[in-house]
Amino acid sequence: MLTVHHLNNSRSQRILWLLEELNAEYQIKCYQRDTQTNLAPPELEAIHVLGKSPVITQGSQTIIESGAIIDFILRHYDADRTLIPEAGTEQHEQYLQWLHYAEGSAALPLMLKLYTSRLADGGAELKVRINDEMQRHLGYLDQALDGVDWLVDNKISGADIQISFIAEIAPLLYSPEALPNLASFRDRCHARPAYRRALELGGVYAYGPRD
Ligand SMILES: N[C@@H](CCC(=O)N[C@@H](CS)C(=O)NCC(=O)O)C(=O)O
Repeated sequence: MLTVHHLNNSRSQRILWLLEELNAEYQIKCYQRDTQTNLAPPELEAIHVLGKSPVITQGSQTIIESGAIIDFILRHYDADRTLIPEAGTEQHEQYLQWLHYAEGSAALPLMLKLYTSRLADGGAELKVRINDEMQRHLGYLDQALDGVDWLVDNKISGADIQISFIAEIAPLLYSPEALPNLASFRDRCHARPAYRRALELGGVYAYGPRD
């Protein structure tokens, strides 16, 4: 049985959403962040040495990284290819691109902004560079969503689920008015019944819908 090691308020929320979209059979093991440090509890290190979430286990396999996890789940649990374009097609290459882009590029300036804002001077020396990178990547995403509902062939796929976390944290760090397409993309994600079911299962999630 597939187990999702789920940390509250984290990227693993999107894995629950994916599994709910697929109506897959799985179980959730919940972990709570330390209320002082916001770090994951040490029990997660017993699952994988990095102690991060998401991590999934199935039989002898332990897999980290949300992009790899989404791809694994889709290859094994989406027989009808509802959320993964057929391998060898241009759409599949696009799907892979977004899957890697979310954590490989888009998340970095957001994380830098988050961490440097905790410094006494707000990371003054890096501010311009970080803001420029944030604007560049969020602007790119906003443009990619201009006139379409979903990123690949205008059909929902695992790529949208992976990018959803970027759309969810972006408004905390960047003016949402400047990103109208990304904002409506986030609302579309939040309106999915499977997303709502995942929210109920995952517990407190600060980046979900406001209603
Ligand atoms: N790039 C990784 C990031 C994993 C990650 O940093 N997860 C955070 C939660 S969003 C975490 O486990 N934080 C707790 C900690 O660092 O102790 C992925 O997409 O899976």
